[in-house]
Amino acid sequence: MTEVTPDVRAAQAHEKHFSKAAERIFKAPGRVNIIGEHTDYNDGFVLPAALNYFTAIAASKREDRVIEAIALDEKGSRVKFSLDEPVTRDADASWSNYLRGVVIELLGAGYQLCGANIVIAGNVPLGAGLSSSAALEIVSAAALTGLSDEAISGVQAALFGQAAENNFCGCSCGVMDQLASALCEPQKAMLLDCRSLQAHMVDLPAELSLVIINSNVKRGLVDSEYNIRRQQCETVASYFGVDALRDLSLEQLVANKAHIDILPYKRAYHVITENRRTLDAADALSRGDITALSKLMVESHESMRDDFEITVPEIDILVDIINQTLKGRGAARMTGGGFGGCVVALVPRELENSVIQSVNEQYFSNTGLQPEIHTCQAAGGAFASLAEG
Ligand code: GAF
Repeated sequence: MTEVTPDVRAAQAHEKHFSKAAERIFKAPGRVNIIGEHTDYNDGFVLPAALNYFTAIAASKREDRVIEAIALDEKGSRVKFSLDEPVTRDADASWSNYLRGVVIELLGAGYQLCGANIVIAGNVPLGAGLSSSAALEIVSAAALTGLSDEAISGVQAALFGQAAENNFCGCSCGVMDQLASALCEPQKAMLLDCRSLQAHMVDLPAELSLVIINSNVKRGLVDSEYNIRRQQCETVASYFGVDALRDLSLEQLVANKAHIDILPYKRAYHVITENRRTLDAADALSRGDITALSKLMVESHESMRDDFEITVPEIDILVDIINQTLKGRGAARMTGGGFGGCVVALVPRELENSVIQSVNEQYFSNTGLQPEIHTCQAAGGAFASLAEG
């Protein structure tokens, strides 16, 4: 049986719950980061791709100034709030805080929003580090402005999504996930300079398959550990009197090791070396040099494990299983914020089955957890070719 896609599910539910057809459908994808982890909020470089998993909104205008929204994948949870009253956090329907946060940012920036009936559905795995929340923020920004005939660019939508997350949802995230969800292009990775927000698309070689494996480790304390990492990075930047770790060389850092606490030192070491690896990886990808790319991905994982300390034993096991199977002809590393979630692997198509077999044979027996394997395509962002409606 073919899966009913989220946009179709959302449109059908809109008709059912609001007794009229949706006027517009909007979509925004999740993302996977190929390399460049925890570099975005240090003004550095990242290399994500958007996924062929997305969140959809089916929407229609209302006569009043109310937003009424239903989340099909949250057991049909329904919220209603006015655009003319202060928008407050909802502890019971916490999914709606991403929508509410975006509403606050748009109103604060002077966008004239109309009331809307909204149905949300998606197939981005939730809580797996594949940016289901960024997808919701971006599709919300697209839907709220689109329905109100207000113009917005992908970069603006991404900045509003990030601001919603920072100011309203309590995570001091960078801008990678939102920009990836907004701007990525099909079959490409996006080398993003998180300071200038300049994006450069890099072709993903056709002979490599993009495989994502969910470790199914429950992610705990993610936001608090994330915010601590960010503070540690900022401590080192301010010790050197620079705006961000982007401005610091490895030589400067190493020369001052004796004066910096060990944890902030290790965090900065990861960020500075990861920026270099990300630029080198984009270069290797564009030259089709899979050996060089694989080495960089392996080093990136080791750096996250040993210096940034955001991996967990199950994820390390998963990465080892894949890298031992690939033997440098492709590679895997943890992707996203850390403390569980997913591993991304770039795998030559002829080795795809061997990788899947190794993971199925060895991951459960070593960890007691069932892996979830997704063979993905790099898709277009909400403001690239994916947008419709
Ligand atoms: C999370 C954040 F939301 C991103 O901004 C980024 O920092 C990432 O973790 C780590 O690279 O996805």
